[in-house]
Amino acid sequence: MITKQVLFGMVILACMIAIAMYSVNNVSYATLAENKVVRVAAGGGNMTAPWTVFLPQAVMINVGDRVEWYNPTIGAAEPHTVTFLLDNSTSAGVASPLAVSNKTEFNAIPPGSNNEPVLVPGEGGTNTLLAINARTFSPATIDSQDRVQFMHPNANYSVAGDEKYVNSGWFLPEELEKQYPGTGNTFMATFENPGTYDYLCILHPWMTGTVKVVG
Ligand SMILES: [Cu+2]
Repeated sequence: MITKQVLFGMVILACMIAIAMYSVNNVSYATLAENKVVRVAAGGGNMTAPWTVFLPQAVMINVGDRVEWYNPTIGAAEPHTVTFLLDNSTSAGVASPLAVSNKTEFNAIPPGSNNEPVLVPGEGGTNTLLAINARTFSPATIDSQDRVQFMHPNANYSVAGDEKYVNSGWFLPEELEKQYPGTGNTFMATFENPGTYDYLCILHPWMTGTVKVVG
């Protein structure tokens, strides 16, 4: 005779099998009914063979869910970004050419390191310094009114969907962010509206991914 306990156990087992089958059938979409944070690896591999892919490349979530990107590359300070170019005119370059007075002095840090700025001589008392574009290096957004806002490293941002530009900034594996002061290890985004959100890594533009938000 089947006791209530055995029957209860069988029901639980059937539920677990159903959940497992659901997971297996949905491997291309890292959606978890119970877990509202989907994690996506940006890059991977190691020093001799770093990967430049997002895994999983496509995720499907519900409105209000979050995606967290992290950088699991082993032993290599290979930075990545998660960058949504929601308006085609808001692509941003990594290099930032800046006009500076030719009297300006630049001192490498740490002193004596194998490091100096690109300084192109110009006319009329100005040189051109090639720096890194802060809007790609740091977490930054441009809203529909062209207002630029910077965020702290490891930013946690709510995507409304009407922004022109949403950028994670460079993020690296744990500890290796110290090689690029001002960078972090993760980027978290909450999606407030349904839609298909394509993104890329601004440092490796062939690295692309998609967040599909339903709800
Ligand atoms: Cu990248």
